[in-house]
Amino acid sequence: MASAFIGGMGLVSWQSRAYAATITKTYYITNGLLTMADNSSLYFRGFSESASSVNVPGKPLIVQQGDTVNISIVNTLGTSHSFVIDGIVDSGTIAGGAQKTISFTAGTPGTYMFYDKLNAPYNRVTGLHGSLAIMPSGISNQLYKGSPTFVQQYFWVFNDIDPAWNNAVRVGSTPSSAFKPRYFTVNGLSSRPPGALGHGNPAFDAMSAPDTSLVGKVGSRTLVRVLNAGLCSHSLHIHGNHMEWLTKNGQIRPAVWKKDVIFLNNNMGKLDMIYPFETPPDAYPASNTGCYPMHLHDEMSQTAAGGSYMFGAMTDVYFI
Ligand SMILES: [Cu+2]
Repeated sequence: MASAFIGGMGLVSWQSRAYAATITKTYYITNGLLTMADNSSLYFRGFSESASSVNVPGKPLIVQQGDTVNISIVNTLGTSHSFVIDGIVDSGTIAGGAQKTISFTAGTPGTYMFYDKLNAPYNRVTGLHGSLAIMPSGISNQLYKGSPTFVQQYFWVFNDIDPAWNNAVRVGSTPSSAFKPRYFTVNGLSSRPPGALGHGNPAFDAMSAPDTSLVGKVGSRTLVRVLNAGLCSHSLHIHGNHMEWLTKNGQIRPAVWKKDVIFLNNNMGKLDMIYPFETPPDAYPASNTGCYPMHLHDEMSQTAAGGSYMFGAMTDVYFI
């Protein structure tokens, strides 16, 4: 168990500022093979940290309202791609081998997906997507000014993968078969249950990945920014505590409801919610430590490769 607790250090840290800054970031559009839940290798494209890596999803970027954000996109592939944040920026077509820098001023605080909107939806679902957070100016503990507060934040980016689509994209053709997802991921990983190869390895197991599994003590109120790059709708179910449900698809909800299951739209649906890390009210015997799962209540998403149960999109919450 001890190794899992190290995970708490992997979450995205953020320090608010009293002033606007200029944020510079480079994403490299790359491709390569990634290991799936059944240990097969599958082709993906990603907005990556370097020309030699493949990151799916792209690593989260956090900025503050008012910041000038300069993002350079280096397209290392031979195919045309784009970098789009709906309502904020659209790079237009970036030809194979080309590079483009886009700039915008960070506006409305919230959670956003960046993605490639060309060849839709294929480029997005075969890996070209990632997450951006805009924090309110000068505030480090609220989603938007006046929201319930948190002390740490995570991103959960979901995707559903049909290998036939990835393999078609790999050879430059348009997938000809109906979408049939065989892998379900959160932040690019699936769960590896106890006894499975890779169980407990943060490089393979979403239940142990430091940027995915929630780690806290009682009182470690945790914002989770949820984005869905995939074509499947999901119902998130979390154990231990109910979630405080703050937004749906970018809209602030009129009241904060406490829910244990929350619906997530497909095709770039999004949610923001706070896991309050309160003493789990139903635990018996009562305890302030323990481990609770988050999984999705659509049954196929619990599986991989057409049936392997518990190798789907799930993670864990650790009360330490
Ligand atoms: Cu459940």
